[in-house]
Amino acid sequence: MKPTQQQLEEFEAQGFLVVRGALADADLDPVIEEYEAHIDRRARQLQAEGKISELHAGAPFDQRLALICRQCNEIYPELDIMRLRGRASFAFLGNDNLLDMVEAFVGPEITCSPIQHIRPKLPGGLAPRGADPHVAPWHQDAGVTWEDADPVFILTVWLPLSPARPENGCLQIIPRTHGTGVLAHVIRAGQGTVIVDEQMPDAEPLTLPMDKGDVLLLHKEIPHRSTSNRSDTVRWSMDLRYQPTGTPTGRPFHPEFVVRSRANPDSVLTEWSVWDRLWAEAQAKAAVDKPRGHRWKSVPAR
Ligand SMILES: O=C(O)CCC(=O)C(=O)O
Ligand SMILES: [Fe+2]
Repeated sequence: MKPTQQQLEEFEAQGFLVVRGALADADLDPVIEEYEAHIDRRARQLQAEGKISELHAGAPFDQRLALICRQCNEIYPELDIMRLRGRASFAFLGNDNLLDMVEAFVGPEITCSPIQHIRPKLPGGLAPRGADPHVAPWHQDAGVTWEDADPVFILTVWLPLSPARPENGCLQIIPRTHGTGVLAHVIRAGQGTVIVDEQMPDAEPLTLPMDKGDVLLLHKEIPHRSTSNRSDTVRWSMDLRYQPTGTPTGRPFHPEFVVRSRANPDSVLTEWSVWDRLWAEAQAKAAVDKPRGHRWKSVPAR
């Protein structure tokens, strides 16, 4: 779905655009089914190993993982997109309905950034210690790249796979605050990469409840956060980033790929197995090299 001129102007002015019902079930269900199949297979293994007593096979997508994790949360760290690396998830990165929207902002030569996630945000306290609980303090996505990407237009695309609500930790943003460049952040122990207090814009946050099919397009200088999940459902979401081909992603140690090209269609990566291998190799190398993800200094918890 191509955005209208009015929607493009709204993004320019507000620094974000929510397109309601932009994607159909046919776009998203293959990803959901891929995750359901993985969770089902792993639940059966956990049951065979005596780690869970119930499969919760009839539970809806936004509840089953939480019900399983209440007994054993071993599945949880396997689920982000670069860990599970499913075929349907890869195919979705190149979804035409999504890219038609992205192209209006990024142009016809589009690279898919490796800064991408599928996040099952569990009810508070259920995620294993040390795993990402998908609770993000106030930050700009401009703050999660290396400096080389600072001049680059990188579009964040955030979309829920199940209802995202204030009580399960939907996104909050501070509209109309783009144009600042990169604000100073710190890496705060126990919290993550967060804008320093002095640079936090003094403006009212906007809470963004969203449903499956809705898509948020976000300028990389808009501060945003999400709080913990106080419900008993799982807030399933994807966040992806797209940018003009040939520009640095700010994550050189993870694999980017050309996802659409009008000038050179042969350059588009359509082979799932190549994407799968690139991630596997990058993770093996990063485990040894331990590259810095973010540029900021670490500070203690407060
Ligand atoms: O999904 C979340 O809770 C945080 C996501 C985020 O910071 C992003 O998509 O850039
Ligand atoms: Fe973010």
